Amino acid sequence: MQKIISSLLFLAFPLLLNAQQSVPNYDEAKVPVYTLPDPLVFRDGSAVTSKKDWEKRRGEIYQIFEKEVFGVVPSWKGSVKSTVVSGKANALGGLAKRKEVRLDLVNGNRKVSVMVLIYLPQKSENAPVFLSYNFNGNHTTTTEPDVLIPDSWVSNAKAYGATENRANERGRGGALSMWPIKEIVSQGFGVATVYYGDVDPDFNDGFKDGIFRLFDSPRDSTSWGSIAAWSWGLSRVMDYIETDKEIDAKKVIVMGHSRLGKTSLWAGASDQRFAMTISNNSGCGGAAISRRKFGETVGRINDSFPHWFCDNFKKYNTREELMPVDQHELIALIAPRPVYVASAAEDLWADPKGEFLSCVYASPVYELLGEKGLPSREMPALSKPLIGTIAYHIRPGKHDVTLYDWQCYMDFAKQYFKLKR
Ligand code: GTR
Repeated sequence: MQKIISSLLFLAFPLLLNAQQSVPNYDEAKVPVYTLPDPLVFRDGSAVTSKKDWEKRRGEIYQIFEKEVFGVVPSWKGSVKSTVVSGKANALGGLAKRKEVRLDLVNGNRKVSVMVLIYLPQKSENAPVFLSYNFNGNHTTTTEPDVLIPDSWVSNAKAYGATENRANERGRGGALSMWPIKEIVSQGFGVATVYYGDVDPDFNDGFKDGIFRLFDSPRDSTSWGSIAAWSWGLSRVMDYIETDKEIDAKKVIVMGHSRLGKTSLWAGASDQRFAMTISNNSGCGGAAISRRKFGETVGRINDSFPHWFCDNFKKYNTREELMPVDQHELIALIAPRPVYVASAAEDLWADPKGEFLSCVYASPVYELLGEKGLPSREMPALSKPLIGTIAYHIRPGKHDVTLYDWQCYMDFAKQYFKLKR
């Protein structure tokens, strides 16, 4: 009898795990006790005590994130060709100059085209530029009638009126509340945005679509997923920006919301040309500490989005405590460059406290490098940003990017780049 019960339990174990996973925990009292890997201790147990040590330790941590979380980017043998396809000297009622630049990523006879929509203040020489993906097409970020509609795959999200996975006029200006471009430009910043599906359509297509088509390497458990592909795409936009005389490539701020916040963090960690990194409500696999298992968990994210991370990441479904890294080390990889993490109070799925704690636990790395980490270890009140070289805020409301969020990012950037306020 005993035997039967234990074999039934054995059979039921995976189901129990799944059931456990399918009920997200929102109760702080049920957060497991956990020990985080220390970014300032080498894998062999020795201490990281100098900038030089950190460079080495940074390499260790980066490699773990590559092989166990986001996946390794294969070597790129292709080229990027840019063509300015439209320009407008007096966009947004004269506030901005606007252009659309097509980047053709080419490898032999294979090509993927990515459209970059750029708004710059009339005097753009010293303007920092926010580089940020959009979710549904460049035309959703503006009401200007002549901005091109993407011809790549888009999701049929109701709000944007796409049908048969193709965008159309109905989506124009649909994401305006997330893209206060007039406000941003009038405060002296530029905006460069790209529809993320131009780089890789966001569905599980076996890595046959988007820029994956440009690579030949066979796949294994360490191969890159879509987040790494989107991050790689941001670096290719950066390659272009370095050639654009109207933009100061030393002042590019990589910013993203939600899955694209995870992407901006990985881009900021992978490519040190990004001067500043912003994560808006990035949650699991972004800024939130995985070991807390609060809201979205590693198991949940891998089940819902099996194409976002490398296959090795699935080893940690329900076993986050075995991860050789946690997300505070993703923030630490950006050091000593400034990074801003933002949460929303009602966005429990993204675990605001876990996002905050990543900033706290990344701070010793910034401090070792002579920068200010997060100035407090206490979670701040709503709408009271904490500003060090790591910055953090939590605002009231839902999972979203609001004008308040943008205003905080602009204030942070004005301070860092010493612009007039
Ligand atoms: C959710 C996902 C989150 C977040 C979000 C988004 O469904 O669970 O990790 O990335 O999507 O990107 O909007």
